[in-house]
Amino acid sequence: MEQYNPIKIEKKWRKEWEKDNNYQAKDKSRKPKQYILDMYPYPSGGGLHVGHVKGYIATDVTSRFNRMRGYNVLHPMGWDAFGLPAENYAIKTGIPPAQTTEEAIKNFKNQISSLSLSYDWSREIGTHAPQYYKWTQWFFLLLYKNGLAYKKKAKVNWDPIDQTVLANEQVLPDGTAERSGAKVIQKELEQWFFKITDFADDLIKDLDKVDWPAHTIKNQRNWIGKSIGAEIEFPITKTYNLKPKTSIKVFTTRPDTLFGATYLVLSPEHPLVEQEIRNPKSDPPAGRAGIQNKFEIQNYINKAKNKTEIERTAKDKEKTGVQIKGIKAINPTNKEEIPIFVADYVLAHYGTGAIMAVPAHDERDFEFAVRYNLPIRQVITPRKDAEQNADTRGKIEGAYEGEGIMINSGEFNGTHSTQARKEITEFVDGKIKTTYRLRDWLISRQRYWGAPIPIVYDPDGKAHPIPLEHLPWKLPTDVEFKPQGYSPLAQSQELKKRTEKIFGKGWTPEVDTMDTFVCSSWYFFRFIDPDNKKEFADKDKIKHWMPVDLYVGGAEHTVLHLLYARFFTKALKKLGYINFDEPFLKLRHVGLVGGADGRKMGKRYGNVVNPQDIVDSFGADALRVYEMFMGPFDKGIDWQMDGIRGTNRFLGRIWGLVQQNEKVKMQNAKRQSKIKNDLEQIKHRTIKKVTEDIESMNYNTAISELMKYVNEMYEKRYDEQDLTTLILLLAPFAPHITQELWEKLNRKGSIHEQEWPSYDKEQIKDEFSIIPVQINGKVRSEIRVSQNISEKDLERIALQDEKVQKFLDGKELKKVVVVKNKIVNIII
Ligand code: ANZ
Repeated sequence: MEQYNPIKIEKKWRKEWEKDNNYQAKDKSRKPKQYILDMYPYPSGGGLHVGHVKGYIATDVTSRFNRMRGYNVLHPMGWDAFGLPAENYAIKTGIPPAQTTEEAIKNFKNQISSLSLSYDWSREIGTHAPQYYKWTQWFFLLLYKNGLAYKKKAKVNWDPIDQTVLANEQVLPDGTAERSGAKVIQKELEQWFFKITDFADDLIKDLDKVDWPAHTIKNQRNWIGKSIGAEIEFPITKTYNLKPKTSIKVFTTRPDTLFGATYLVLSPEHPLVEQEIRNPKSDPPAGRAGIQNKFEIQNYINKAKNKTEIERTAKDKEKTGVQIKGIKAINPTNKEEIPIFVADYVLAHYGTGAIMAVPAHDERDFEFAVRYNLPIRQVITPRKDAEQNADTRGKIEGAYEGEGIMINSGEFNGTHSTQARKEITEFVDGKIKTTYRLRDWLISRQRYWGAPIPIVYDPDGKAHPIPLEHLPWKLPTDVEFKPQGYSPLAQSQELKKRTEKIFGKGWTPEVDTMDTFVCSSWYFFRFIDPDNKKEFADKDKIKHWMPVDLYVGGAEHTVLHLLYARFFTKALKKLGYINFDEPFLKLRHVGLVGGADGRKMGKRYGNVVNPQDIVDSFGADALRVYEMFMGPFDKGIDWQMDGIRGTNRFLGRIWGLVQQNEKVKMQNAKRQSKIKNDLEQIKHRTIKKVTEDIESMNYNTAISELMKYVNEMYEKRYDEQDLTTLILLLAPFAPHITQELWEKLNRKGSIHEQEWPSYDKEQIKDEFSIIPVQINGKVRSEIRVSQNISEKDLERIALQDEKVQKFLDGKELKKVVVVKNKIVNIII
């Protein structure tokens, strides 16, 4: 008998399949479409490990399954090729990122190919290729021309040792640089932004239209952070240097607590602080009211400027601030004069950059008030028997942030806080206001390995878009990778000359590149029409393929990618390019594969398993089946070598079934119908279960079902039909062995182009029923019994039931009434 030799057969079929691109998606087809997409990878130098490919295997199974079920499937793969790691490597070694990226892509592609993932490779894209980033630049210009891209000054994390800008992820929580260890400072630079905030509301609303995991939807919501509150004005007491009627506008989500506002806080960047306090002309002459401690305030602001936002708002950090001495604000409810502080726990770019502080009902304000010995006045009580509390400074231990009954709030006492919210806002002429945490998307990177921003500056420094005919605006190659304190592109003589040649003397290029998230915000459109030279993708083709039907990738680091891709889609819709709202209808996350030692799989733990090694010793089919069988697709699970051995044995058993087939055929003639019937029913059940499980991405239970079926086949007699059904059902998971066996069974063509087996509903009627058991008229249990069981048996089983036994314990059994197939009634 011929042994199962996966290495040999897989090599043979891979070679065969490379010849013809079987998995090419047809742009014109009468079949219904399915666009099945993996989050394309960053081609890192380290290559892929078995955890990375789990998602790819899953989408491959679903793609193959859907092709067999008559769908025209688009299943592409490409490379998110720009990015920091290649550039950092270049800084270390001097090897240009273009070179290392090409090598990494080759390696990734080899690894992926050995798994026979059914990608349509004719659509492969790399975001670093000029023919791709030409369109990334086109998108920039589209947004620019429609007022959705603009330039303004913004802070960046600056590493004074490495002389470079750092991404937030490169700054450690203690404010030092991950690489150099330098204390990171904040530096202001002119930068480009995309106006994602224009779409904030739709980005929240349209989440109702997608089928995504609940926590992913929640993350989107939280990031956008919609808050409904009020803007309320606090007049300032008359001073020398502030114009009369100056007031401070605050944003609050809790206007109901206004009576408890015992001080105001301005962010260090607040315009009032900037304009008035830093203006030397506004110093009050001796004896006049005005700000008295400018020097102290200035000092505080300087310190705050160098803190990152994370440091400023960290929960465990002590809140600091400084009072603006000489002026006060007036609480509009009770006309009380309250002090004004500058403190960095208030952020410049949220709400109005100023708050009313209510220490009794806000934890941050509470902490601050305790530190600076400020009054804490409770205005809401959770108790129903609301009693009037006086000033409660020192009596409460923390802020009460919940709802309740108003106290210490004049005519509003006794009202519920949710009601008082509206009434107090009206009482002080406040405005209802919706605020979002979401900020505009800063896309400038002072980096080399990215798509150049297609902007040039005239001799006066005014920005001009580069005309489309000059796209792609190529990334120059004559640069040093070592950071020099400015963007690497600034060194390029070629870029400088190119700009002057096209635009004139004194014109200069933009030297920043785009955040790589820009490249990945539209790549799913390019797969639809990767070679189009006139448009990012043809309108009709977009109509045919979009939206993506199934999108699969890890749950980590996807909040921003998903948000940005959704923003691009909404911008395209607004500008009339497409007619749908959401790019990804259904999204699922793949669970992480941990190392065999229970730790995260990674180089630093030395527990990485390279898929190539598994393929070389057990074959791709065993790896594929194992990764789908190891546990629920979206749950994390540790790698186990024994698992691979197990799936290898399972495939060997299937191989054995076909080998025995010759014998079986002879027995078949004599076979008795009863035995055949037995397997027949199981076969139909198996088809149903496997079909439904793949549909719902419960790949692991689909495989265990197939295992059960194989066991049955070993015990019962089977014919060729049973065998072909088995290998058809297995084909999406194990493409090589099933193709080989297909051939062995003398079937023609590719198994992967066959129709998916269907089942006969008549064959799988449930032969069990659930019968309720009542005790003295109340349902106390349910029993599962085969249909048409005798009344006597039904009574016996009901009385033996564990739950029923509990009720019977020590009681006298009076009577048992059994209604066949319906109910058992026990009287005690
Ligand atoms: C008074 C108050 C009383 C507040 C109370 C809360 C509880 P969300 O829900 O996240 O939108 N706030 C407003 N602008 C701020 C800024 N620029 N920096 C820091 N904090 C700011 O939070 C809104 C609340 O955060 C606002 O409501 C304000 O504090 C604070 F019992 O106003 B609240």
